[in-house]
Parts: sequence; C-alpha cells; structure tokens
Amino acid sequence: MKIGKPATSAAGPKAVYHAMDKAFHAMKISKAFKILGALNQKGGMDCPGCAWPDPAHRSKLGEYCENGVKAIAEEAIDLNADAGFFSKHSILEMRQQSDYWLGHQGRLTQPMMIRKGETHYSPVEWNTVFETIAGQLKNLPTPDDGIFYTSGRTSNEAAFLYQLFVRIFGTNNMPDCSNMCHESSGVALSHTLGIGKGSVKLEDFYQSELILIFGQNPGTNHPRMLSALKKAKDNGAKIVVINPLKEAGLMSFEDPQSVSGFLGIGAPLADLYLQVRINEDVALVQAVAKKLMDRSKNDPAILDHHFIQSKTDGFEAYEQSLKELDVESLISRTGLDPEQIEEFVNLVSTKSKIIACWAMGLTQHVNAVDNIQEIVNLLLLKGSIGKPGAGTCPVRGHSNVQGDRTMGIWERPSKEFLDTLASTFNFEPPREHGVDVVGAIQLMHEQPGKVFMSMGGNLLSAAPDTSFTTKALENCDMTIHVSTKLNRSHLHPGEIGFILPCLGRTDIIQEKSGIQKLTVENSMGMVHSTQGNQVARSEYLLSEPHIISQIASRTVGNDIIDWNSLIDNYDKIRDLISKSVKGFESFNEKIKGNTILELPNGPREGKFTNDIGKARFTINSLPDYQLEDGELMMMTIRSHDQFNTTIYGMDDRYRGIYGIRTVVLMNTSDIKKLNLDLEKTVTLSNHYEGKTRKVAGLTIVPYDIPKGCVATYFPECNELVPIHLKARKSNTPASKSVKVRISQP
Ligand SMILES: Nc1nc2c(c(=O)[nH]1)N[C@H]1C(S)=C(S)[C@@H](COP(=O)(O)OP(=O)(O)OC[C@H]3O[C@@H](n4cnc5c(=O)[nH]c(N)nc54)[C@H](O)[C@@H]3O)O[C@H]1N2
Ligand SMILES: Nc1nc2c(c(=O)[nH]1)N[C@H]1C(S)=C(S)[C@@H](COP(=O)(O)OP(=O)(O)OC[C@H]3O[C@@H](n4cnc5c(=O)[nH]c(N)nc54)[C@H](O)[C@@H]3O)O[C@H]1N2
Ligand SMILES: [Mo]
Repeated sequence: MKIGKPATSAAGPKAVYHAMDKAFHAMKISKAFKILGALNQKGGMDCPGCAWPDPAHRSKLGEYCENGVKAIAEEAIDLNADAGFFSKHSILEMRQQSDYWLGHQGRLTQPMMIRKGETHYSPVEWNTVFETIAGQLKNLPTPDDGIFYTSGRTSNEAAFLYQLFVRIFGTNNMPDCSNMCHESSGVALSHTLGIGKGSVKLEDFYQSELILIFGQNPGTNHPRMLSALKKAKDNGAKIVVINPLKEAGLMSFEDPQSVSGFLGIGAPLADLYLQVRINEDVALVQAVAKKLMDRSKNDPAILDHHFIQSKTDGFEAYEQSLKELDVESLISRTGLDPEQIEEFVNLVSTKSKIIACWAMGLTQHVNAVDNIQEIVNLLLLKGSIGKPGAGTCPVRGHSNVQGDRTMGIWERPSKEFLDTLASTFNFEPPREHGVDVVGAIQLMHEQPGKVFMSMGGNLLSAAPDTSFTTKALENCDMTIHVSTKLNRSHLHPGEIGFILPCLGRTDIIQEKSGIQKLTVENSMGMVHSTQGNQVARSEYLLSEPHIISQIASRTVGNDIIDWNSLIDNYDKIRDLISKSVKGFESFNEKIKGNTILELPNGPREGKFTNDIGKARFTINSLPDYQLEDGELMMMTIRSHDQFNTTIYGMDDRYRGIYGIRTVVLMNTSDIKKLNLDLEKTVTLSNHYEGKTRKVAGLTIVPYDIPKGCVATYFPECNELVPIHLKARKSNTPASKSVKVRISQP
C-alpha cells in the first residue's frame, strides 16, 4: 500500500503504458493488437466499457482509452476458469478470495451447476441446463415468481429476445442495472422534456459555449469524453465542474494522440472548479438561478424569454418559488465561496449555448430526480435545449444500457409498447408493473422460492446492503447467471445454481447462416453494429441470444415465436425489432455498410414530447437530511482500476492511492476533530431504521474533500447502503449519500 499525491492531469504517456501493460499481461501481443485494431472502428467491435459515442472520424492510431484496453484485457484474457478450476475450488474457498482474484481466474468456458449441500460446481450439458430451467419456470405458482435481471452489456438483439420471452412467459419482473444507475435521469427527463435520454449529440460539444459537468469523473469512467472536452475548449467553450473531489481528468488532459499530450503536456480543461458538498447541487443551482433572475431585471437578455414563453410551462410558479429562497443560506449549504458562485453566474449569464453533463454524482441520492430537474430548470431559463451546442447530457455507464431500455428491458413498460407487442406478436403481455432492483431484492428476501435469472452483471456486489442482498439470492429456488467472468453472485446460489458461460463482445458468433453481428446504442441514441474477431475459446460457449432462445422455446413453446429459426440468422431478430420498436423501421437496411441509425429524439429538435407538449419547469425542495454531531456524509465511488464490480487492479492512480481499496477519503480537519490515529484502521457504521451496519478495517486517506464528507469505494462499502435508502420516484439506491460514523477500536 502506498499513498501519494493526487494527479492534476489525466491520460498521456502513463495511460498508454498502463493500458498496454494490462493487455500484454492478459494475452498474446498479436491477439491484443488484433482486438485493439478493431475496437470502436467502423465494422469492428464496440468497446465493452462505457457508452461514450464514437466520433465521426475514427483515429487510425486507436479509437480507445486506457480503461477500454483494461476492459478488453479483462474479457479476452488468455486464462480460462474451466471445469478443472471449479473442481479445485469449493464455493466456500472462493468466497474468501478478493474480487480481483475472482476476475483474474479467466473466462468461464463451460456451463456449471451446483445443488444445495454440494461444495463444488460441476459441469453440466447445455441440454440439461435448458430442460432444468424450463421445468423450474413452468412449475412456478405464478410467472411473477420469476425475476429476470439484465446488465448493460447485453446487445439489442439479446435484450429484445429476453424481454419478449419474459413477457410471453407472463411477467414484467425485469429489473436492470439502470435501476441503480441513470433511472433518476430517465424519470426527471421524461417528466420535464418527454424522453428519458439526453438531447445532445457529440457534435454539439464542438459548438457549445459553456459545458457544466456535475458529479462525473470522466478521466476514469469516460476517458474518451476528454477528447470532446478538449475540442470544445479549442473552439472557445468554457468548462465548469461541480464535484466534491478535484478529479484529475477534469483539470487537465494529456491527449495521447497529440505530440504534446504524448510528452505529458496537459491541456487545461475546467475554467472553474466548484468543490460542492455532497448532495448540495440543488442548493447551488437554485442560488445560480436566483442570481440570474435578479440580474435579468436590468438585463433581460440574460434569460431566453422567447423560449420560456413559447416552449415551456410553469415558469411563474418556479420564479415565485425561487423568490421565497434565501440566497445566503443556499450558498452556505454548498460550502462554496460566494465569489466562486458569482463567477459561475457570470459565465451562465453571458452564454446561451450550454450543455449540462452529469452521471452518478447526481443520480444516486434520495433527491436525485430533483437534482436533475433543477439542472433542467437552469437550461430552460437559458433556452439551452433543442438548439445546436446546447442540451442535456446524462453520460451513460454500460456500453448498451441505453439500448437495453429501448428494447423493452423495463419493469414499467409503457402501455403503448405493450400494445405494440400484443398486436405484432398476437399475445396478451402482462400489464401489471414488475419489480425493479430494490423491489426484486426485497421480494427475494421476504418470499423464498423465486427463480432469479441474470443476463450479465453481478447483482450481489452491485446492489446495496450486501448481506441483505446475499440472503435474497440464497433464498431463491434457482439462480441462473449468464456470464463471461466469475463473480461474487455466483458464490451464493439458490437451491440450484447455474453459471452459464457466454460469448462476449470480442468473440466471433457463428450460427447456421454464418458469422453474426449484434447492435448497441450509445449514450447519444446512435445505434450501430458490433462484431468480435476472436474464435470462441471453447466449444461450449453460446451467444446470449442463443441461450435465451433455447430457454424460451422449452419454456413457452414455439407457437408465438419460432425461437430456433430466429437464431439461425440474427437479421430475423432485427426484423422483429423493426416491427415493434419505434425508430427501428428497416433496421437491417439502415445498419448495412456499418452506417449509424440515429433514433428519434424530440427535445433535440426542440419538440417536447411529454404529456403537455411543453418543457416543464419544476419546483424542487432542498434535501432534508440532518447530520448529527460526529456523522459524516459518505459517497461510494469508483477507483481508476475497476469497472463496476470488476476489479482490474488495486490502484487509483489519479487519486494517488496504490495497492489498497479499503480506504476512507477524509478531510484533514475532520480527522483532527474526531481525534483519529492515521496509523490505525477505522470502522464505518450507521444506524438506519433500527438496523446497524458496519464495515471495519478501513484505512484513512487524508484528502482534499469538503468537510463533513467522506468517500469510499464501491463495492467494498455497499454493506453500509441500506436497501430502503433510495431516490424518490426512481428508486435508485442512494449510494452517494449515506450517513456514517467513524470509530477506532
Ligand atoms: N473505467 C470505468 N468506466 C466506467 C465504469 C467503471 O466502473 N470503470 N462504470 C460505468 C458505469 S456503469 C457508470 S454509471 C459510469 C459512472 O461514472 P461516474 O458517475 O463518473 O462514476 P463514479 O465513480 O460513481 O463518480 C461519481 C462522481 O461524482 C462525484 N460526486 C459524488 N457525489 C456527488 C454530489 O453529491 N454532487 C456532485 N456534484 N458530485 C458528486 C464523485 O466525486 C465522482 O467524481 O461509468 C461507466 N464507465
Ligand atoms: N455503492 C454503489 N453501488 C453501485 C454503484 C455505485 O456507484 N455505488 N453504481 C451502480 C451502477 S451505476 C451500476 S451500472 C451497477 C452495475 O451493476 P452490474 O451491471 O450488475 O455489474 P457489473 O459489475 O457491471 O457486472 C459485471 C459482470 O458482468 C458479466 N459480464 C461482463 N460482460 C458480459 C457480457 O458480455 N455478457 C454477459 N452475459 N455477462 C457479462 C461478468 O460476469 C462480470 O462479472 O452497480 C451499481 N452499484
Ligand atoms: Mo451504471
């Protein structure tokens, strides 16, 4: 373990070194070059990392980032966790290992099964797998006893088949990782603007005058966004960052594709860096809006009155609600200097093409939906939606999380979507809403006997309240994980547990009609194809659509859908998508020649497609939590060496933390005030609704973080996030505002 100085600049030669080091340790050099040469290129494979879009002109030097290379190294690793591996390690033994160890045992290559009382997983034939699962599902008292989770790497084709199967089976129990991620954005944007997706395209960044980046760490989680930010800056844009932590990637970018960047010379990014206190974004934006309103009395051009009058609803009530707020107390909540806020107001006053970006720093709070609605208010005041260079930009996480939702992976499908399924496929889909992630965990916890199926992902480690969630999985009669890599969810099976290995993004999919491509949708609503170039490492590996079709045909039969013929040629799946999902008409035609299908987006064109046909101003209340003496506000964040629950390595290079993940980032004045000894570890604990939760053995890292705030890594501290602490309206676990106390034995 080593604690050093946090970096002030991201990417550059070090990133190239660390990326290549990971790739060459994981696989043969020739294989690494073959994959990387095709990564994010037209006709190649979509990066299995984040959902940031590809630029129109792809760099021949390489259209990927350090963490994209790590994602590839993780998936295409030469090692295999095969039947021999599982015979050597019991599940009890594997539970003692770290997440890093689990991931580094290699790719899963053979279907495995375990029954209650057995100590080891053992290999099983695919046919037995499909028959056993279908038998179990058909025997459930009601279809609602099945829970079908999806993580965001699943392709459009797999997602479409999966939701169709599950709805023909008879339930809307389709929780997905989005429930823990951008659900709050979807709820806020649908209500205010009419579509749960962002409104900007990549090109808008190049024309923008002002870019606001709330609660996001792109240097680690969306590194290719830094290229777009640099280009925006080169074209004259200003950047304001709102984040409790000084993240290296937001301060300066060493573009490895430029000579200066490759030499380690950074281009500055943020013009103004606001280290707001955790969860005080509403107070900050309200203070800014109030000041804008005041200034507009003398200078009406500060606000876009024409836009407000013609395109929005609710302005007067909103204006009145701001009048009732006291600007000094708003500012004091944020923990920022009044001069910094004045500078922010100066920038917003003088610009009209504004983009607001955000990610998990806004979506994972009890008042997450309010956070996003408040930002929409600010954009509406400026008329900054529906014109070039301006708009909303929720930056998505998983590479196809947005596509999965478009394909119908949702526990609360719209009536319109279900009506279309009903008329296209001639069956009556279930109308009652299903359970989301938190609802599913509570249900599995309270009512043993469910079947839990997971299309990718790692629910046990991704979800809040780890012990509670573990029990929920163990309570199931059957757990089924379609996965590429071993993870902790596999180690807590139900009465019967399956691990079903599947082909990943880098692999070639071979079916009767030949090699198949898949499609994904990026964070900006662009759909394109993806095709791997690695021959399957094991004869047992099947694609996700293939696995779904085999379970489906045995469970619901072939009367409504001829599942077997669909997987002979995935064009046939896309033909079904064309018939039933808006915007995908002539899908196969549109993606021919590696072209991109741009999905319809009303707000992008200034058309607000909500129930009132106008953009909505909303009135949002300030978060009402109280910190008692000795309590701190904890956010659980990602290190630089992880992809969600997949731990690539033990370092968080930009934050200067090496070789350790069990840390608490803390302000020095809090360390002093609480009399903590840096030589000893600490325990974090909290008490919510009658239950005490604890994580012990954490090392304090003195850090530049606002007073009263601490940061820890996810998934290590998920134990501290209570299952019922979730965002109003979106039910997203509030994993970035958890009250904790800190103690030393
Ligand atoms: N390499 C890599 N890439 C990834 C992922 C990964 O794990 N690794 N995960 C993918 C996924 S699924 C997602 S959703 C995204 C996540 O991408 P991010 O949202 O960037 O991920 P987090 O680490 O959760 O970072 C949250 C940021 O919000 C800040 N923050 C926390 N609380 C607040 C607050 O109250 N207000 C404000 N203004 N800021 C706050 C934190 O300091 C941190 O900088 O990345 C995707 N890309
Ligand atoms: N405390 C806290 N908790 C959080 C968050 C946080 O910020 N703080 N972030 C939340 C967010 S934003 C998200 S999105 C969730 C993530 O939740 P999940 O999506 O459930 O988790 P991942 O870690 O992305 O899933 C990793 C697993 O996916 C499998 N996998 C990888 N590629 C493929 C593939 O191509 N096909 C299949 N079938 N399987 C594959 C591998 O087996 C791997 O172990 O976690 C959430 N949890
Ligand atoms: Mo996410």
